[in-house]
Amino acid sequence: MTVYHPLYHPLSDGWTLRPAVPAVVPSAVLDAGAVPATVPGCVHTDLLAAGLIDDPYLDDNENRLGWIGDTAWTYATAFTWTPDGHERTDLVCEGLDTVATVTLNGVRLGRTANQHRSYRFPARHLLREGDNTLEIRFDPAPAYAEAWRAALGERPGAYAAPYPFVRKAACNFGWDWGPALVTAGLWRPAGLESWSGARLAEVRPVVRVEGGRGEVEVHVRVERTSEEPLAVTAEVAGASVEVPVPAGRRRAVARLSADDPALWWPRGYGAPHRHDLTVRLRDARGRAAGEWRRKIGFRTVELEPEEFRLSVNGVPVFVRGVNWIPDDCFPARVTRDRLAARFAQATGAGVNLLRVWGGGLYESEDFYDLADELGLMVWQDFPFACAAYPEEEPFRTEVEAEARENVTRLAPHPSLVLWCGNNENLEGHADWGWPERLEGRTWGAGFYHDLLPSIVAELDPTRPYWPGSPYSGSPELPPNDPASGTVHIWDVWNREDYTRYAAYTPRFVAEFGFQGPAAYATMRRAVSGELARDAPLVLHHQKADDGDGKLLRGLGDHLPRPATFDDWHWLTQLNQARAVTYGIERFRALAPHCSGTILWQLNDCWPVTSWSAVDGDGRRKPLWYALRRAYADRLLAVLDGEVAVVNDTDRPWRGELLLVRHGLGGEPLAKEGVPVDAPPRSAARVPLPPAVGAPGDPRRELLVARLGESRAVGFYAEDTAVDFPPAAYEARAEPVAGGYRVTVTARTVLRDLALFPDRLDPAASVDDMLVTLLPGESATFTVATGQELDPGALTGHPVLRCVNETAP
Ligand code: BMA
Repeated sequence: MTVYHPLYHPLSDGWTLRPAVPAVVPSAVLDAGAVPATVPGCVHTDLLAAGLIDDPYLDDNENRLGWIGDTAWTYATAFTWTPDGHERTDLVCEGLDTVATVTLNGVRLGRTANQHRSYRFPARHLLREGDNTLEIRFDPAPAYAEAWRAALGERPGAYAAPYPFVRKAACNFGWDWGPALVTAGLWRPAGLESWSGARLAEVRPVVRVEGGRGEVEVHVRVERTSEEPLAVTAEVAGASVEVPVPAGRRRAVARLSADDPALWWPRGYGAPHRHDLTVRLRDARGRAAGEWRRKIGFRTVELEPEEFRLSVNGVPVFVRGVNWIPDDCFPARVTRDRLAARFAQATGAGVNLLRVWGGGLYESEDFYDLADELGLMVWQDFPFACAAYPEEEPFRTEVEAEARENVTRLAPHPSLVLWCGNNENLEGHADWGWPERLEGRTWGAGFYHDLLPSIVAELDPTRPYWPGSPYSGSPELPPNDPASGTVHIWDVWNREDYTRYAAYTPRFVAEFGFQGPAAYATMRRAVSGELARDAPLVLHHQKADDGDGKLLRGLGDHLPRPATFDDWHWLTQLNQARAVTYGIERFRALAPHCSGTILWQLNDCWPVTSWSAVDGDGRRKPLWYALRRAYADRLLAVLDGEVAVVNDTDRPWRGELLLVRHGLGGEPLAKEGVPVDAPPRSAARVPLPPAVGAPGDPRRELLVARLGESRAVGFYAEDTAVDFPPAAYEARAEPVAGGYRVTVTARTVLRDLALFPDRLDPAASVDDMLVTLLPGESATFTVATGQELDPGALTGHPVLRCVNETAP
């Protein structure tokens, strides 16, 4: 027997796309014939590249593109193949979205219906020397799902689309922040892999740390065409081992034990050390038949269920998280560079955990690899969200297969700290009246309470599993009870003023958030014509139920009513930042009773008004800058009648907390000093001494708190009740390398000073915003831009803003 290294021939070239059934297709697309196609990619991006559709993200173009999802599409390529001496050649499709029929040289290889799986089809018998054709036909996912809905019976959910009846990212059917752009295509690479004798089919390391030793069990599965004896070798951190795979066997376990390996720590707790794990398959003569390499990490992770407290390497971690949605409706566009930029935005804001939300995907290798490298923890939902799901066939088999594949694929990543069964389906069943509508039909309970936890226990036994979020730890408890497990707080935003966050003493807030519009430059790119709050095209980029109304009502008595678009844009963005800050400051102050907060949401998939901190064009909203303050390692915050001193570092935070009550003119009215000693990883709450806690006149005073480098400002009344003087300041913009330095010197109090240079240059950005100055104080902002900007414009309305500014 001869065993060779497998050979891989990518099938990324020469693809075309055409409608398979012309029924609803516009004539321009029909006349175009075969359209050049990109693999990996999808129908929408191919049609866009060919100039056959308008950009689905602009204006209300989405409304005119529904036919794409209702059309069957055929992707085809022709390639030359030369027999390479191998026994086997497999067609490997890493991702097919979703209802696909794969045909090679006119012979059907298989049918698939799960975006979340990869597929391997033995193809050697069909390949011809010379010209070959491969066709993959994608049938419309909505029709497929509707047919299963009709067969299995309606399931209740938050949306009308039939997404529970097809294994495809739910949000591709539209969400309360996302357009309905049901796409299809080869969303991950495809290629031909040749091999002989045997190949490494699966490698699944189970990593433990015990008594200072790093223990790795490497579970290997081989596929083989001969029964000759094989061997698996594995190496990590100076340890190595070889185990036989005797004739007739397909599986082996190699056990490695590394002496005192450097551990993987999450951000803020230590360095995220990783170690190369190399696994090789060898034939009887010692020749390599396959190799698998990954960087793994040694760390333990535990979850205390009632507290919902995660501990890594035995150290309890306060989660400063953000929810992650697919970064694009067309995920093949989400490159490693784009992920790296988004992750840098997350870590730049002090984030230590990403929750991959269940309405999206199991993300790419790059996603988890970057998270590993950065020490960013990942919580992975299984892809189920906001609906009852059928457990009948074919779904049970599909769910089991996708879960086995993805648990195996992601198990090597130290960043992954939690598997979670679903998003909001347990709550939906308990609180949203599903049981009556289900009339006894399955809804997914068997997945979340039985199938998925048993797969995790079998394949990934060191990692915690949680049946869903929100969930309180037992099927008898109300899932969204703040007193145990995770809670999603959505009365704020939907119905209540954000000050209601103060009424919660949650254990762990896995979702909470408040909307704000995208950056000006993003809205300007996405919408043509007039930008007005209620312009139809602007409202097209607002998908939430009564979103526009909630944004306005959410201003409450916090901020003035906006009269113009510019004021609406500024004040609703600011209110979003304020609302989230208000919640995080209070939740962090509750540590260790509260052990984490996960903002809804970090990112967007297109230009839209949403709960995100970073908009669909990747621009940071004011919320991002507020998040960076609220998620700082050391947080000083003025709450109601007290100051929170939150020390999320390993060093004590000691010093004199200086508290000064000022008149709005800056004059000090009362001063107090309070010694503070916040031990490592603690939150202290210091009651305000009466001299600074009670104002003489709440409309004309403010409080400044200082501790070391940290400073926090609080007012005694809402901004609409404060007797602000009209803002007066001097502002100077000087050119510096890479942009401008803008210095603002306050002549009056300036409340929440901000700069929006993207209004002058869409590529420009600023390093800070939402700074409150007292008279005489200055702030310096650095504006990054490649353009020459008008210094007057850079320091004037509507680029420079503050709450108490004078109308232009
Ligand atoms: C929760 C999330 C998402 C949604 C968000 C905002 O329900 O899980 O489904 O986008 O709230 O409404």
